[in-house]
Amino acid sequence: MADGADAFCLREVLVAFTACLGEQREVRVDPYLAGWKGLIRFLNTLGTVFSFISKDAVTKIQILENYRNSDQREKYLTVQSMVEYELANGLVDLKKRSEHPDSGCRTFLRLHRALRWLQMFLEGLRTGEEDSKTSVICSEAYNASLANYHPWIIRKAATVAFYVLPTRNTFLENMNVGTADEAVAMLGDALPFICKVYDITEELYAQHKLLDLP
Ligand code: 1Q0
Repeated sequence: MADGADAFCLREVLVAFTACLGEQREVRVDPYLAGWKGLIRFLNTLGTVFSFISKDAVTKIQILENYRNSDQREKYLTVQSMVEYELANGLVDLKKRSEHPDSGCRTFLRLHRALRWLQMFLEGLRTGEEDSKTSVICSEAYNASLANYHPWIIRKAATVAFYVLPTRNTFLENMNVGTADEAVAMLGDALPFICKVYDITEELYAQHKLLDLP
């Protein structure tokens, strides 16, 4: 369970995603990872049924943090510099996972796809009716995004896990930012930033034909 300094706070997560955007449309890696780490803290409070999801996300965050702590840390400051560096030095497996199975580019792409889910999920929560089912909002967002990249067994496990999610208002009240209405207002302020981060990354990956990295 999260408590004390470890407790989830929606504000912190949203601030982190807002801080990703640089003046030159660059996407900064550190706040991006900080945003995901905050979300995973929250995910861990929802029950062990979500462990398989948080484990995978933590592994991916760790891979990217290792690059940020390596001698090449400057190359991984932004998504743009990472793509440029890894492509220029042949550090990305483009066709089949082989020599560089954990490149920054393919690892980041997995989180980027999950960001699309997050964007749709938060938008669904924001605009949903008071008593709407979080599980339905979550599966709809998942089916329209991440599910397209997952094999049947993972889609099945994810769908089963979604059933335990509490109702929309309980969910929003657990965000530690006040009432459900206040949480909705905060989501409204932050979502445009999340969308922007997503769009810039999508455009960059499309330009370099990296959207299908194995
Ligand atoms: C609130 C409910 C959260 C539900 C999370 C939905 C996402 C489901 C994703 C299922 C992932 C299953 C684990 C394994 C997947 C990998 O095969 C896959 C591909 O990687 P690879 O190396 O095999 O090519 N990995 C991924 O697709 C990455 C998945 C990352 C998912 C990160 C989800 C983190 C969720 C955080 C909870 C957010 C709570 C929202 C709070 C809202 C506040 C109003």
